[in-house]
Amino acid sequence: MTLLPNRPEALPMPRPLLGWDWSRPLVMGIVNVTDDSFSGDGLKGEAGAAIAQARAMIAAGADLIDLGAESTRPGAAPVSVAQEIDRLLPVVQALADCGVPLSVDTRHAATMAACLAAGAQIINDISALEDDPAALAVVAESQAAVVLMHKQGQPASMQQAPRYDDVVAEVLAYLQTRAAACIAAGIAPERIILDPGIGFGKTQPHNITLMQALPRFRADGYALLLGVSRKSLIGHLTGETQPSLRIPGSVAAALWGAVQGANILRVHDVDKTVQALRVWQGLAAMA
Ligand code: 7PJ
Repeated sequence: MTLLPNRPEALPMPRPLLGWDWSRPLVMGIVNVTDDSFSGDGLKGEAGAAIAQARAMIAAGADLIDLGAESTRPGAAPVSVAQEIDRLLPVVQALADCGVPLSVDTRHAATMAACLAAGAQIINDISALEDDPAALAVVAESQAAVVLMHKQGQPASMQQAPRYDDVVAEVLAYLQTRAAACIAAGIAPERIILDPGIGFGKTQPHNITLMQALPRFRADGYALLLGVSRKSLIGHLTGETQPSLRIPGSVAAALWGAVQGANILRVHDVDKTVQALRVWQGLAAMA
């Protein structure tokens, strides 16, 4: 029988981090910084669009902004580290004083170092600081928070044959091992955020099982991040094949995540998610 607390406040509060308020779920807006090669000065074109999108998300209630320049979708064009830095750095610099912490979604130590120096406060690494051997030291030498995400295999092939004996136990053990590696490298436990990596080397039954076991990822006192926005999890449950039309389902999944104890919800549709969360929080406060 799965634990369904319906009261995430019954879970142990995560350790204090960057003055954040863990008494409610935080909303992390996803900003994809795409190719800027036609703009010239780095602040018009795609970088300008990314900056405007981030500001609109903050106005809509985003607590954090996650900036990424490398697509991990199978078949996506590879991005060099230099290109990744070229795309991200002007955006991080322009948003450094935007009022909310900036997260950078990258697997590359050089990108991490450049963006942290420019004011980013969170490193979000889908490889849990494993893909680049220098990443652990870069994060350890900073004061940044780090999101450790689980994936099985590498993005290009990970959906071909995902396999687990016990998906929850294996994902949790992996994240605990990576957290221990971070702590051994000098990263304080309060800076570590765990993420089961929905859709990353997981079948639909694996994803559902993880979504039903979210409270277990809170047991060690780490904060929990959940990314389900527009993913195939929603497509499988609804039949909706177009990611851009999966917004209502994404909001429902985010709300489920919040009720199951996720501390940070990584979403594309900040305004809709914030509205749904405010209704839930208002009703919970009245109960
Ligand atoms: C995730 C991510 C996620 C974290 C992506 C997408 C694919 N980082 N980056 N967790 N997903 N921490 O957004 O559909 O679930 S890229």
